[in-house]
Amino acid sequence: MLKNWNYEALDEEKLEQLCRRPRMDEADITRAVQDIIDDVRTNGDEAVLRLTEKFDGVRPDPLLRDVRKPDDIPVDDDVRKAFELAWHNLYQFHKAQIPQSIEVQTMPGVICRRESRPVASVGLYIPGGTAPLPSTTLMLGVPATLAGSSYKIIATPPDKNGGPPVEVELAAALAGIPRIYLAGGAQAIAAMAWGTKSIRKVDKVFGPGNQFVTTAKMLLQNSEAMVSMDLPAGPSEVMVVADENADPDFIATDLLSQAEHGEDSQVVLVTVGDMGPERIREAVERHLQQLPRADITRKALNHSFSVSTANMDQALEIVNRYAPEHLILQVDQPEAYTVGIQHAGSVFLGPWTPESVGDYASGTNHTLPTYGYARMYSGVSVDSFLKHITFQQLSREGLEAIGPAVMKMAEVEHLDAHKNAVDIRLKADNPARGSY
Ligand code: HSO
Ligand code: ZN
Repeated sequence: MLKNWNYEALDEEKLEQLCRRPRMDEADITRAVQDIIDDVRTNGDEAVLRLTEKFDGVRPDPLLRDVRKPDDIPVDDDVRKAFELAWHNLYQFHKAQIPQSIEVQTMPGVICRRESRPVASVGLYIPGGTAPLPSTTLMLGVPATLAGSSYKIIATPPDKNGGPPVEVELAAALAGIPRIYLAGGAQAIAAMAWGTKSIRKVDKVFGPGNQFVTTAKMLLQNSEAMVSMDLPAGPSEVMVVADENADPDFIATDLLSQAEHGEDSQVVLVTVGDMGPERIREAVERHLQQLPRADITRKALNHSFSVSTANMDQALEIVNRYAPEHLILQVDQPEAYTVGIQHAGSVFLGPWTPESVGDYASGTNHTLPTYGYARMYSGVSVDSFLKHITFQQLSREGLEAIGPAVMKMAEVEHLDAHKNAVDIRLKADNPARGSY
């Protein structure tokens, strides 16, 4: 469990290999998922019902449910209060992300502007299975509503009674999502991307899921379905950087909280200075035994690892090479190192900031880039539900100033019509033209 490496003993090749994630085998899955997509495209709701019966063992009737008002959804009061608190914090942090439009006069008489508009229709996938994640409903629903997407639908597998899990419904109600489509897996993604009799086709699909869900998103994005997706998602990860003053129990519980997500999750411990990994390994073993999901968790730990480093420079080198989805800095003065973090999804600073707070309620989003994609992707935010339109307007003086350069460039590209569109205006002597 948690095989340890010493930074000083790692050569370039070994470092690269450690920071690379295990390869996922996709060929078989791709074929199976394409069949499901074709089936749903041709047979719509009927295919979804048939596949739901096959994979989830229930036949939800109707497939599409209206979300009740929060107060009408039967959950314990403390559950309601917890979700309300999470909603409140997520709302505040995401509201602050709504961008201002920008306007710049690039030269006299030439004005450029950028304004954002929502992606009009969005499909939010909420995984079910062994561990349904109603919290993800808030993570996707809150920014969708704040961005102003007008058609929002959730897809989630039905529970054993054929209805939506009540906590998912509660989170949907708080986030302002009016309807839930009771389907999971690739069939749910295909239904949202192509549309069926009961749901409209969406422009963009969001949300985590297993390999079937991710493959469906990728295939559909590259098909004529005209749909885009949020992030390529792989198994979840955390990297904990801990110095000698960190509490081994804090570190162990952080590592375990991520490892319990699934057997393919990966957790990485980076120790700094005198904090040897043995103390933490002992704490991990002790806490692991108490966990109901110990089996899954142990499997995840078996393909996880630790690295001992001499100082924070070495630790940050590992961080940036690995590009973790979640990064926890349990070191003295963590703020001093944030400038050195180049690649990470979401960062948790200091001893009082377990990853769990970001997973549920601090206000940051938990839909984050995994698998090293933090090098080039950001987590979900209000921006994921927006696109930007640029505008420009020139006065006659502006066109006179810019025109010669535009005409010269059109000449270079041998595009005479482009040149003419400027030239004809500059030669126009009718002041009434173009003066409206
Ligand atoms: N750590 C997960 C999110 C989550 N945790 C949901 C608990 N519920 C992936 O970022
Ligand atoms: Zn989690």
